[in-house]
Amino acid sequence: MLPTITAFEASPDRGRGLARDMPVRWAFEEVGVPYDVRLVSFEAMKQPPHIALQPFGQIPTYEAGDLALFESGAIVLHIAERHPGLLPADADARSRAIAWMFSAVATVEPPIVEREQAILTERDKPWHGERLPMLGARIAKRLPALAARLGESDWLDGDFSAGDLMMVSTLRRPAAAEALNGFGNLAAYVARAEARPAFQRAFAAQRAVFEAAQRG
Ligand code: GTB
Repeated sequence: MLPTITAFEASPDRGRGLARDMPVRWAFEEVGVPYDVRLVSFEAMKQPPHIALQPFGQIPTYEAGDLALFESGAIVLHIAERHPGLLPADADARSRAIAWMFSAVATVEPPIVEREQAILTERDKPWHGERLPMLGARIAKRLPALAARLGESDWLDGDFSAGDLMMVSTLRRPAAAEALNGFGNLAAYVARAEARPAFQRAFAAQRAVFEAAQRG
């Protein structure tokens, strides 16, 4: 039995590879492990069988044998720990790559997601006009530091790792992508990652779900 992940049956991103099954698909492709995908509707995601896998009723989930996991970062880490290709062999370098994974989701991503949520759900609030620039400033605060650390390197710490996979997944989010304009090396970093064959295969796989739905 192949490991099985869940993804949106009808992703609101319309095949742009922005939902969080994308980093998991990408991780599988980087390590060369085949996987199955179970597509779930919004309704099914809120039902007990899915909640048993993902307490918050979200995608993605991961099932393999007796193990069920949720949280895309935890799933990527699990894949990276069990298959060569996404974490360095040296223990200290491995820890640093994992630190970048945490940095992506805990330090760089929060204001990005917050800004996207604000645009989607808070447009009608009287304070919306004031809050949006504040969130933009919080995103802008992180990017120069990240750009300075990356410098002219291809990847954040040596070879491409799960840390880069998670960081690029964060930087691909629309609110971050807008802010990348002023940071040529970060834009090139994202483009370099997106050019990887494993990314391309993962992107095509999620895109195929959207295209199949369009065909009906
Ligand atoms: N921290 C969790 C993880 O990383 O796994 C977050 C999971 C999550 O946010 N899942 C979203 C979800 O299931 C899909 S990816 N949402 C449904 C719900 O909460 O009811 C987030 C997402 C959704 C849509 C777009 N988009 O349209 O561009 C992009 C990203």
